[in-house]
Amino acid sequence: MCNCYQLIKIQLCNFANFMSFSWLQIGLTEDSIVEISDMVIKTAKFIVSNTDYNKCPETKLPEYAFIGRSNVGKSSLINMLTDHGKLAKISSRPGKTQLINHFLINEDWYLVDLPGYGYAKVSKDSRASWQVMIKDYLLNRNNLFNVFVLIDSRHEPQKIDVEFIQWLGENEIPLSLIFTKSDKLSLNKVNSNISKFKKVLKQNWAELPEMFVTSSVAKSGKESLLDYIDEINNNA
Ligand SMILES: Nc1nc2c(ncn2[C@@H]2O[C@H](COP(=O)(O)OP(=O)(O)OP(=O)(O)O)[C@@H](O)[C@H]2O)c(=O)[nH]1
Ligand SMILES: [Mg+2]
Repeated sequence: MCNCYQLIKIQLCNFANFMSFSWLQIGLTEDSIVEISDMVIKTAKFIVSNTDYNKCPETKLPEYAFIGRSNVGKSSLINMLTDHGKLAKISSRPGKTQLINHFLINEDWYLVDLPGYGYAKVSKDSRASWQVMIKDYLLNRNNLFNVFVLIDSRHEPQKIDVEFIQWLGENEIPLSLIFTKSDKLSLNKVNSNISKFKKVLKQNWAELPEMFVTSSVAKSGKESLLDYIDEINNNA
């Protein structure tokens, strides 16, 4: 059973305090969701794009990376969180983000937009170089406090997502899940797909990662995500 994520999480942060804030848990009704965040994003700046983790900014600031299938909404979510329509580049065609992109938030922490996986129309060579670039980054970036794995809430559990989450766990990389595009289906259907996802993860995980539901179109889930990051930053 894989419980390394929880160990790291507990060591890094006092999550007992955090749990009282973590109200956007799966299973709430729309009426019960009231979003109020302590974190205000005052500045969000693009810093640099890289293919090599060695060339990423030298820093001790906390860093949070967004990863997931191509087109799942990583770049859109970064723009929604920062309230900045054009910070990260978005496209309706999969494979838009190709590099490791660093954005400095409030001069205090980084958001990192990563290229997606699972895009069918990619050559073997491109897939192999993605693997090297991303795995090197994830395994070696010392200030990486958390990886947010984005999952399209419209779909039932996909093998590629489950395997990637498993790989993160096996490599003791702290992770959380974000179910995206929730505006595209009913809350009941979102909850049903998340339940199925949890069931699959429970086959290998003693305790499940933190989970969030977002929509970059409806701008929902922003406050709970920012509070989560704020809490980790404050406990670092
Ligand atoms: N309805 C809806 N559409 C979304 C949402 N988030 C993203 N999209 C759309 O999904 C498409 C892909 O969005 P991106 O943010 O570029 O996705 P990505 O994961 O960064 O994609 P790659 O960089 O190609 O890996 C775009 O057409 C977005 O407008 C959402 O919450 N709701
Ligand atoms: Mg992108």
